[in-house]
Amino acid sequence: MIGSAQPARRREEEVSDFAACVVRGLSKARKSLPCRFLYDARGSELFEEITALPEYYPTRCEFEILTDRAEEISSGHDSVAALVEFGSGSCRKTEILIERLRALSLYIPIDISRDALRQAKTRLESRFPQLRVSPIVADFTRPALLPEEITRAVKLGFFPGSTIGNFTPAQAAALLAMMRRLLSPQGALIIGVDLKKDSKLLTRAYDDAEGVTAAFNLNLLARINRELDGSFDLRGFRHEAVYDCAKGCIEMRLVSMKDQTAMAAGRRFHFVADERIHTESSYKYTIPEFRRIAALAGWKAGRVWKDMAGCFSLHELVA
Ligand code: AVJ
Repeated sequence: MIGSAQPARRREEEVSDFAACVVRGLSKARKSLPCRFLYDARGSELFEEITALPEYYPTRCEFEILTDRAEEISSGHDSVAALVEFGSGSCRKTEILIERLRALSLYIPIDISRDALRQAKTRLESRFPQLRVSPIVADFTRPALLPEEITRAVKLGFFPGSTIGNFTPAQAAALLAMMRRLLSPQGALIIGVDLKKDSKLLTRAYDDAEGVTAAFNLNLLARINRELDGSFDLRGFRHEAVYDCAKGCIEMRLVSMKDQTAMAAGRRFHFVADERIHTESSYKYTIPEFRRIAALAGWKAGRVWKDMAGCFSLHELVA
């Protein structure tokens, strides 16, 4: 099992992983920072706010699918004993599935946030007294070990929120292949995938009028200041979200508004005016495009659901 080191030691490892990634990312000719670092305590709070914004449709649309089609989605998964969620966060969506999976006895949320996992365990175990919750504190992109007792159990994976969109299509295929190995034999996966649509609607979802997404993006620099003794001037950078039609993805960046330098992790970094730090990609797929990626990873396409407006898709994949 993952996550057995001492708490103080773990925190140290997390800080040095962050430091190493920041130094590496800001030393490149085209600067970038891994998007997983957007989600510290403050970032997770801001992300929760994003999910309630009028412009940010994915969360609402996926909830609509899960609520309206819950019976249909869970039918066909009657024999599932263990539910494994990748990057579970607050796991609000999961409860809709848990409620209807009749044979379910174990829920394994995998997340890097220890706090979120602790809260989820408390909430779910009180709401579902028959259910055992065994969280794994880990980055779900690194192959985790599931408890041995469920090696032969029928497993269902759950990967909502279109988090798969944060990966390039090649990375997405590799991640889906890893998930298939973890969930096999007899496994299935329910995965949320944001659909291609009008680029205005897309960019608005990632650059809202209230500036919550801007604050979410800029918090990454604030986090560097807090945790890595950084000296970023937050007013010297602005948020930008652009839809790249050819790649089919939204790119979030932080743009330097002037020629400037900033310290981070004991190093000095230089930014020319208009230089960009790439912070997140969010790939969008048509249904056939996503099925092709899943097929590359060895998954068979199952059922697929969309919300009424046709903005978001939920795919069922079968091992
Ligand atoms: C949580 C990764 C799915 O890409 O839509 C929202 C993150 N970034 N607004 C997304 C996000 C800016 C979100 N995911």
